[in-house]
Amino acid sequence: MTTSQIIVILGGLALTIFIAWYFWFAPKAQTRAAVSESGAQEVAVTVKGGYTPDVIVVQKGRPVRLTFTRHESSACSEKVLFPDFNQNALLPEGEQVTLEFTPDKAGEFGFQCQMGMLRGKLIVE
Ligand SMILES: [Cu+2]
Repeated sequence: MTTSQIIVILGGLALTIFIAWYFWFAPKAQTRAAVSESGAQEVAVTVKGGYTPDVIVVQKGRPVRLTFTRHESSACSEKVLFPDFNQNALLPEGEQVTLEFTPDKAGEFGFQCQMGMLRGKLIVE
């Protein structure tokens, strides 16, 4: 094996490791909810092949208002569920749907489509 072959192999290996790290371990961007005049913590979430943003940070004990807008017709994402807060909503394509609840416990809680293929996380502080 020549030196250049070894370099190519090591380079490919490093790239593979980087891609794996990026997809599985890189810290995801968090979105902190903005507090409106009414005191609710508001975040607009776009649904298209996933949730954007998908990591939402809110404060405990303050109402949370999440407005979902679904920009796709795939049946997969037509419903969003927050199992830890007994919340769910149907998301008709192109319509804004608001979910409002007050998180009474701190922690990290997932939200998802009905099959669990699209996932997001609500972090309550
Ligand atoms: Cu789904």
